[in-house]
Amino acid sequence: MTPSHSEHLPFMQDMQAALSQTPKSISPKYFYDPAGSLLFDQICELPEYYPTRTELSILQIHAVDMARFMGENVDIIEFGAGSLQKIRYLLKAAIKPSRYVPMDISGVHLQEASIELQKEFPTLDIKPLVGDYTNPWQLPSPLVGGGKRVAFFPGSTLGNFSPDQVAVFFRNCRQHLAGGALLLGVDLIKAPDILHKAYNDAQGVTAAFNLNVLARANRELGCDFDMTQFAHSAFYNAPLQRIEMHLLSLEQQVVHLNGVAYAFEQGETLHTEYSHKFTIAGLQQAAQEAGLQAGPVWTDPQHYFGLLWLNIPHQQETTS
Ligand code: AVI
Repeated sequence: MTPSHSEHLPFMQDMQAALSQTPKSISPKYFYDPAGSLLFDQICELPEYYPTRTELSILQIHAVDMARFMGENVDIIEFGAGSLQKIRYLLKAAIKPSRYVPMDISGVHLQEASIELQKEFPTLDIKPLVGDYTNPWQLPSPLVGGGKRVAFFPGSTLGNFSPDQVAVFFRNCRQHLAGGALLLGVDLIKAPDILHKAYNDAQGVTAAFNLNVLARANRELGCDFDMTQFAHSAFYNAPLQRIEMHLLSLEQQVVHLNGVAYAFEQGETLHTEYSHKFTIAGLQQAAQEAGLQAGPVWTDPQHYFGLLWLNIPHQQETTS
């Protein structure tokens, strides 16, 4: 691919901006090309990465209860749907679900996963949507005579948002899902060593996932990142309640993008991701500030992960 290839223009522009600023920082959405999506699926299977299996166990135990809150003919929208593993629990428990709209940034992955899901749920109306839900939303119109519109946002992807982006996300829910609900899966605050291990796995899969951003820039943008001279760095920032992931420059070096040279000092980093950890009360408070109403919460015995039900009032309803 040539650097001018229009398909890669947003990545090109964002990488130019990322390398020009101090400190250098790029959106985590660029992790998820086909190679990165496969690496993320591997992360979800790692012994150290507890969020996926913990959330799955909560869904397995409580899906019937969650389905009760969804009601009949539910119209489910899933953000960051990925491999469509978690939704299976809800779809099996749901009472005559009317439609399922999985939304993800990685198109190829989403199409393949949707075809597989359709085989399991042949009568369900599945409408995959390739899109970036961190930008203004474009959702399909509500179904005429359909049931409640429920957005499912699992995996603690909300944790990858900045607090401002979280507020915008809740406001978008308020605007686009009025009268419906949000079922939100989030990683909860816990002992720092457990968090640290989850992002520094022994097999180095998370390191490969992080470094894939540079490999992707080399592939798609014609950059010349020397993959041997950057290292994965992930640590828990306790005061800010977040894991920070960076790519650490091991030496003073210069990288080129589109004919422009960008310098890295030894020890300088390209920040790639925040993964915020939450308290249930803190998150409910943030949701309430955007006009959502706290409902039931399902969690695991260790309180590692939480699934929060948030009601979204009709536009005319006032909330306290
Ligand atoms: C997708 N997201 C919620 C993951 C997380 O834990 O923040 C991405 C990830 N980054 C490193 N490991 C997994």
